[in-house]
Amino acid sequence: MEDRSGARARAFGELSVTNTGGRGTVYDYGAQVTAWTPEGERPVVWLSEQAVFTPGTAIRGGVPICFPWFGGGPNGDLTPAHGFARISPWRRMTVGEAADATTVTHHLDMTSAHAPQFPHAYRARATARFSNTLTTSLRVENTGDQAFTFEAALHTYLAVGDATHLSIDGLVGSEYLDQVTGEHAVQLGPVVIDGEVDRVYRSSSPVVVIDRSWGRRITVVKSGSASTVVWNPWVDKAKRLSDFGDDEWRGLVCVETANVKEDAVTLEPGQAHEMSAVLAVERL
Ligand code: TA6
Repeated sequence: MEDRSGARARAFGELSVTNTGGRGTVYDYGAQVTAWTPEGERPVVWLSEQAVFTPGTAIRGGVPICFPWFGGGPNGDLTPAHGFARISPWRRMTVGEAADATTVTHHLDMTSAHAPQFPHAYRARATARFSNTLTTSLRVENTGDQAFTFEAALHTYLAVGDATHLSIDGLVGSEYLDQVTGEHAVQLGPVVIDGEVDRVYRSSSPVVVIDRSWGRRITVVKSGSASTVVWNPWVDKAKRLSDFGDDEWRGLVCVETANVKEDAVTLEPGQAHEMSAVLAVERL
């Protein structure tokens, strides 16, 4: 008799890796990283204790891959939210093992996942490199004969000691869309979490989360990404989300490596685009 976790591991394609740099987990479902813990550190990637593993539902936490649109898409009218990639079965292609690092690649294309709202020939490759740093990347190629435009995000949930006792550097002076109020603004100082924060910044810069509770800083160094999304649901939204424990909002902040809204990417036939995020941790 297989236990529930065993059935889940098999059904969703769970791969857990360990090396001298640290350990992590990635699922074929959504090609989603759900855990990363560098050696000698607390977990850095957060996963909800209420996360559900149900086909068609996104896993709450880790690094969901939002593609080929973000949220409801440019006009806010597309479903599923954040596109179909994170709720699709990706094909695991390679697992590269080294003493201090494990690199896993997954593949998705229009034969395995598509939607009427995105009737284009594409090939997507997701890469996760687990070591004492975590690198996630998404490469999208236009394999058709028509140009297309897409949005994408590596929707990274970072584990923190207390979201109300942290600050986020690297976004000062960046314009952002406040998705809570619908207003546009410019970031004047470090970002702090003092209510629901849901902001889409136009920024390619590295971001540093200074977690005073756990005495550490998490750096997010991006490439190929012109948007950075910062999100914490705060109290009320966490309560409204069934796969989010009511008190879990304090333990995470999302810092998402993205190309969304005005920074959506257009690919001509044969062109490809890659974005990546390197996470690292150091003690304060
Ligand atoms: O990245 C921020 C955001 O777009 C928020 O608006 C919130 O909806 C979050 O993503 C989570 O979205 P999900 O569909 O995973 O519940």
